[in-house]
Amino acid sequence: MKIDRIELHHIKIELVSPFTTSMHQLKDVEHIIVRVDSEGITGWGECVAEANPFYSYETVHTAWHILEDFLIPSILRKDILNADEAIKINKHVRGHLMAKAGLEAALWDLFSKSKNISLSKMLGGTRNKIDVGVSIGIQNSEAELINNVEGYLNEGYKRIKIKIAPGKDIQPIKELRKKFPEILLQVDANSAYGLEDLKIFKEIDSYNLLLIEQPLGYDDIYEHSKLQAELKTPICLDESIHSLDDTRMALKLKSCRIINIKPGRVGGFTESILIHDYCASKKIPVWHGGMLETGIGRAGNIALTSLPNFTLPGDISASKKYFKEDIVEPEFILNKDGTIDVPVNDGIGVEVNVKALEKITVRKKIYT
Ligand code: OSB
Ligand code: MG
Repeated sequence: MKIDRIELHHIKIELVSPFTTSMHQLKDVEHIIVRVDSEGITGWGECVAEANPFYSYETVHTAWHILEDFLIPSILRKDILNADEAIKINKHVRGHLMAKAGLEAALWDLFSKSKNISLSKMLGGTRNKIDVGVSIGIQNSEAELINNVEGYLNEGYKRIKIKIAPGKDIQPIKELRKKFPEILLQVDANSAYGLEDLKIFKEIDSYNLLLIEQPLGYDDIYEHSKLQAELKTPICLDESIHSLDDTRMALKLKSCRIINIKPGRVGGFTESILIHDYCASKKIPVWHGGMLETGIGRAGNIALTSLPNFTLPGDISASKKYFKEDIVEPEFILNKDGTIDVPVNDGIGVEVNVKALEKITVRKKIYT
């Protein structure tokens, strides 16, 4: 398909409540929405680089630069057969995986629409609904945390993940476990600890958690293997995994027993599927992480999660957990059984509300 036109939107959308982690506090989400037009069909993708370089070195501005100066020129006005080909064209661009994934997502949407099939089908999905959980930021008090968790459990969410940081770890876990002894509970440290904190993890190990996400260095694989050897709770890597090669290394070194997949972090759906398939062959469960996406990115995440080895609930919550008004129609809602339906319409399967998109756009550029 000949790529006629690409549009970038730097968006800024307010969260219904601030999201606090060991690395940042977000009051709103800044991402880039990518629109690709070809032969009368429109594809949409979301680049999840954030306003700051605290989770990843990429930011909304570095991603814009890489998209504008390198990725877009290499495919604009060219005849592209599929998303894989677009990736191959940009292989010489090192890193900048979120920028690449945003464009790749728009192309996947475009190509699945051109074939009149859903993105889920196109990616190899096998489920029509996916199990979901919530990711809860660090709260001001344990009472507030318990209150929030209770609310989400009542809505039907299947699994609770809380963010932890030094000094805000054992106590909240202990209180939650006391109040909710049976729930699926996991924690995410976002690299806030070192091997010298072994004592803390030994204690966390006694609370029957589903997993401990990214406790150590954001690019570390080796030290996680040392920590994993000391714990019965599975470690799950997020930040450290950027590719199939990283995944292989982490599993070889026994650095983790579960992998979190985020297309933005690994360069898109193509690499995500390679990681998914490799983990399946090694009997390692994967689950889908989240980057507080709007409905555009969320739709892609849901399609990817419909693949068979996504056996743990994802960080994919309903639109209203994040935003007062989402920019897709229909917005994503939680079923009573803690699932979200996988869209069946062509491509991402939801319509973009262009008016709502324009309202949150702070910078826009069209490339022809
Ligand atoms: O570590 O999983 C993370 C959000 C921004 C950056 C990093 C992370 C997160 C989340 C949000 O946990 C999960 C969601 O989208 O609900
Ligand atoms: Mg994480």
